[in-house]
Amino acid sequence: MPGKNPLFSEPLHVGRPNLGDRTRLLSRFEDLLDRQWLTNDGPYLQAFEAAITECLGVRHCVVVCNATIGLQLVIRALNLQGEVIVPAFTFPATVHALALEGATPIFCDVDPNNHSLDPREAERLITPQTSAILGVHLWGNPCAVDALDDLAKRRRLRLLYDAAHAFGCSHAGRMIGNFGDAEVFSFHATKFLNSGEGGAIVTNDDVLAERLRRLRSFGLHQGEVVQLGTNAKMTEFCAAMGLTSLESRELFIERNRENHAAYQSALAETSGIRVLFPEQNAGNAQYVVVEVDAQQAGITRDDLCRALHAENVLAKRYFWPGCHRMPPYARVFEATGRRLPHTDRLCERLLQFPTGCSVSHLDIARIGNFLQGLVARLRRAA
Ligand code: T4K
Repeated sequence: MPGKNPLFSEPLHVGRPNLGDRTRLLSRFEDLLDRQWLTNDGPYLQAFEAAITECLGVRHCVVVCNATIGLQLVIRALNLQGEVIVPAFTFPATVHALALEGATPIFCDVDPNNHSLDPREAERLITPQTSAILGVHLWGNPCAVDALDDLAKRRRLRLLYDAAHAFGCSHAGRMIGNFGDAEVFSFHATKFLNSGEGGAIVTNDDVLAERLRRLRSFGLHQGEVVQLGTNAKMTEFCAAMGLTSLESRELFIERNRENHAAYQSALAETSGIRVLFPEQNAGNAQYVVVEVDAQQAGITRDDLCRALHAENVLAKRYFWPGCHRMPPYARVFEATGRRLPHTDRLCERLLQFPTGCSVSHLDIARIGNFLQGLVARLRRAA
């Protein structure tokens, strides 16, 4: 709830959509309405898939209605059963997709430096029941893809990536989308690139791609049902939106990177409040991840979050709590007696700040001034 005289009269959100060229989008809507082709492998869907394939340099792109369903389709297409090693420090969709498909998530701690799956921890968790590793390129930071690739090959495991945050990011000059057996992007409204709702599975595996296409559409192949399948199709409206967003991706990246740099300088002098991942040259900078050291700052992460909300700065506690502490998984995890110290620490300390095309440098400077003043007052009072 905002206070009496908030710093911003309108709320500043984390996850305000980056919008592409509105005129082009509306003309595409007109066009698809004129042609009366609204879904089922329409021309915008095909154009969107082709553009993603080219942009990422992958062999196949199967666009779907959201990333959660995308993950489920890959898990099903690869017939993953038994145990799958996955971080608990992620959005619950990653883990739900496994559980919904009948696999058992085995929670693994993350590397505190990049917030993604720790390959050494993952190796310790492998048992004869393990079928796969599911990494998450959190905040667009690539997982330790080389180490995970080596591990998966040595132990004959499937390797998947939840790349929901990582469209447009790269590792050692290679675009995210080219690692593991398959990677899944999200095009939800809050993502770097959005189609309202949507997602894409990309893979360099021809057989897997074909299976995914059939799974996406009722198990149909040339009009005949040849396997089990669901409805995971994206509409032409969403595909037109995704295509239009894709055309503006350079602009989105530029704005995000500028905002990231602006936050770094605005918070440089604020003790205990630090912007993580300053180097965004290979990332999409869609997340401004801030770590709060309560002792240094004189305020806890949660109190800071409340103070920002009172000023209409709607910072978010992504991700809290860890999935291992959520009702569907907590009891089973507790029974193992295992702990995820890095995950727990990050869940208690991180805060996401508003960014994207609707946030200006002036907004960021005002947020920086407010936080500097707040922390200085708290330190004087201590
Ligand atoms: N894997 C990972 C690692 C993910 O982060 C996600 C999704 C997935 C998989 C699954 O992808 P999808 O199946 O969704 O394609 C949001 C999103 O709903 C979710 O897609 C996203 N991650 C997650 C990180 O964030 P909430 O519950 O925090 O969203 P919500 O509705 O509170 O929106 C956040 C803020 O964004 C709002 O305060 C206002 C702003 N907003 C939101 C929408 C929807 C807008 O300004 N306009 C909008 O249209 O989960």
